[in-house]
Amino acid sequence: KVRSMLDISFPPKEEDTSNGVAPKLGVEASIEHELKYRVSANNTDARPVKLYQSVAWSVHDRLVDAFDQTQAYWKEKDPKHIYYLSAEFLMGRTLTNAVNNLDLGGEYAEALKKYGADLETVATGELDAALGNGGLGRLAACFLDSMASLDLPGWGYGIRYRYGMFKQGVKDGLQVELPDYWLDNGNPWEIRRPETQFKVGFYGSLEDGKWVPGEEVIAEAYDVPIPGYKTKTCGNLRLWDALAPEEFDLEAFNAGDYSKAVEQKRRADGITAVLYPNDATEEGKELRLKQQFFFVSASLQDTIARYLEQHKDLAGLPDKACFQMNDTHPTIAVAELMRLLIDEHGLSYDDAWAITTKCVAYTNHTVMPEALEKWPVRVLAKLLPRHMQLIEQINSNWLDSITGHVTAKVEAELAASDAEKQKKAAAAAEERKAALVAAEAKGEEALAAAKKVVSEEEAAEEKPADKATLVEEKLKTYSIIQENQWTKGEMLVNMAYLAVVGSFAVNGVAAIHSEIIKTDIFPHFVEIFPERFQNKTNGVTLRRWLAYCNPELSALITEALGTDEWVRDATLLAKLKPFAEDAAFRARWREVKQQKKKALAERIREQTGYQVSTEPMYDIHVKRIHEYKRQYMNAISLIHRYKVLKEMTPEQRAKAVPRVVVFGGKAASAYYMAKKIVALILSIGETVNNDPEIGDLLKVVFLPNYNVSEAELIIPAAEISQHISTAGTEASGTSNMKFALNGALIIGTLDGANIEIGENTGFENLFIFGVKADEINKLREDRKNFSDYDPRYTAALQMVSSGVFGRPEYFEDLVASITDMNRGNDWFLLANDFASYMDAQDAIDELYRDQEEWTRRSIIYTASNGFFSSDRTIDQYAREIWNVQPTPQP
Ligand code: 4GP
Repeated sequence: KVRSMLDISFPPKEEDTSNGVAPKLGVEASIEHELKYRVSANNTDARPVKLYQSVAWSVHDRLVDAFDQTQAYWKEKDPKHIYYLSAEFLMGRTLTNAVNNLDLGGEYAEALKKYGADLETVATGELDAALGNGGLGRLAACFLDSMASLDLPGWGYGIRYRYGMFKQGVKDGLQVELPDYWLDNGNPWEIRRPETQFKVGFYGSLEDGKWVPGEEVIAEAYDVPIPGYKTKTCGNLRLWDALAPEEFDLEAFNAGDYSKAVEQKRRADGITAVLYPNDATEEGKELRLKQQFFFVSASLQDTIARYLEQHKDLAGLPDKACFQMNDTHPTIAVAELMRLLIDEHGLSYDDAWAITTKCVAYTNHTVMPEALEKWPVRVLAKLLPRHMQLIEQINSNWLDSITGHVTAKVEAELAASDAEKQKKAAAAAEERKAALVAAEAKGEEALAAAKKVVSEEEAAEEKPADKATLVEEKLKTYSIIQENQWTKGEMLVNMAYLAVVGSFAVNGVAAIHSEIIKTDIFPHFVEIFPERFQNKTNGVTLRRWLAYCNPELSALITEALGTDEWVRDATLLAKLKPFAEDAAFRARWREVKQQKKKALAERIREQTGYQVSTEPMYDIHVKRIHEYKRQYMNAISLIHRYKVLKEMTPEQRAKAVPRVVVFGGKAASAYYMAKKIVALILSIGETVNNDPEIGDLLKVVFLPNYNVSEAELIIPAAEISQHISTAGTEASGTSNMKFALNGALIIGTLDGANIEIGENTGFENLFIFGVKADEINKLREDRKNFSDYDPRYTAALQMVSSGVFGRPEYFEDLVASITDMNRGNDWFLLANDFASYMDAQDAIDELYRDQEEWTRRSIIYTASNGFFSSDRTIDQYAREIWNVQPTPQP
């Protein structure tokens, strides 16, 4: 008998003596083992990276134990799960976070002594996992950490991009984009699952109502364990890779057609090759829709398959699964879940709809119209014909269901205007009658002329509006399928509308934002289901964003509070408040800040060559580069600052408050103006930083390739941080929370989460300026006749145009975008806010002279903002939307 693989007994008969989080080999021995056998570091001189790899693999093994036990436990208990569907997860590095969440920091530190290394240094061997653009992707990563830390049964689902967010370089004063080879050194944090594969179809046609895809790819799972903080729970991020069903066409190869032989593979590779580098800018490419459908379909198939392992009736799915759609990117889930239930599992349309609308919820992350996805019907119908058919049916049912409501609304409007109209009509009829009587008296001819006039007037008189037409017009505003307002005749699927109709809950990400989506984006949907709309103010994980990125400050906080419980229960930070009044404590607080500034200064030297002192105020502006975020306004203010410093006498300069201003952020590769803003900042830096008259009084630094790891270094060093978007444009912001928790003061507008930070910290402790969100529309309207330019603003722009910073022609349209009525006309209202921005800047300088008061406020910030822990946010989602219960292992 030939023995087969099946004869091998599995799992091994031998008792497993490990207790889960401590495999048989101790930490030190396991690092040694990995070094020798897994990464084979014996005969190479690339030791540092290899040391990182072996440490990572050693942690990996411990994670796998925690992971297996958690997943087995959840399978046994069968609680409801949350599935967080997101096209982006901006994870950053994993090592430090995993070691500390597993509570193994001490053991690893000890084991590494043997190599003369510490965990912090070894961790820098890891490349960032940058599978996200900015706020939305980083929020998803924080949420995973909180879900696991709160023992909530939850998985993330996304795409395993082979190239994440591009690496940003600087060449000749401009941003350049380089590929992000993040998987180059292997990835110890993922587990490939060749046994978990699903087919995903595209194109093709409908035959007898059934979809026959024209192309198929295989989605293969990779699991990324997500350890909770000091709990046995280890969640999962399942990322999908695309494979060709037949990697290699031997027939074509034999016939000499090599490129055809690998054609399928090439096409599949394309789907998961690269993350689209857009953040709130338009990206309507078919490949992007393919990516979205690919990961959504695989995730839904996977969930249903697991559900059916333990349950028979899909009607119970809403009791076991909730799908949270992170922005509109995964919205095709509404149609795909319907298709799977109807076509693959034989449910009726109505039953499928009842299940879908109990399983799906939607979070909106932006009000930028260009980021609210709309797919041409033409593109959808070609790529996903069955889904387009379902969307049409969903839309027609939806419109039918609200026709009564809309008709009543139209009738009410008509009734209101009718009374008015009848009065007018009666008066007009009286006048005409009088005119005819008068004309008759004048004879035949006059009467004939008057009759003509009267009949013309009668014809021109406003006819009562046709109700049916009005109802039809109004219904269009509710329709998921709409005509493109720019390209007549082109029909679009409004994915946000599909998301609202298909979801049982819709939420914004900060209080003001959740109001704006109700009043400006979905007002007509609010009429129909007001209870569907909620707010869930964003949060950040205090593990990564305070405890681990700022161990020095954390140690001080722990010492003051006498416990490190605040890492789990952020409300405890409030107990720091009295320490703000303690001068000795303040001195120590300042010492920590000084240390972090030193580390940042070192990084700046490494990355840019600029030597910056650690004495000046560290003023930080880091986030994606976008016109609405107004890095440009900051740049203009710095030109003014430079000008003022130049004009000062030496005595005046001696009294000036010196600053190091650090910018960081990527401009989407196709975002023309954003790239010019980067160039302008670089040019200002070039001039100012090399001006011997200025010295340490002002440095303007653009730190390239801002990413999660850079943020972990930058944020703890900040003294003031800028969040200065035009009011009403930034949905929430999350870096504002990270800065506040690390004791940086905030200069900002009344926008996004700045408002709630102000409420928690006390507005008197922030530097708030600028117009309010409800003034924006009128101010934009008024810009047609705007002339009220601040002379400082005009002079600064004049310096750009006259070439003080080089390349005046290159910056010409950047200047025009905020000065020329026909070329942008300052849509984000820099000119309106500039004067109050400068006042706030002056107040900052003034306060910085008083270091005791400054430090006092810094402590107040940390003490006041525990509310912004993502644990609080996730707890709210779990209770108020998901209905998912903590399920910790005993
Ligand atoms: C971002 C928003 O711009 C930001 O205000 C918010 O804090 C973040 O989502 C998380 O909710 N949006 C994006 C995006 O990153 O791609 O639209």
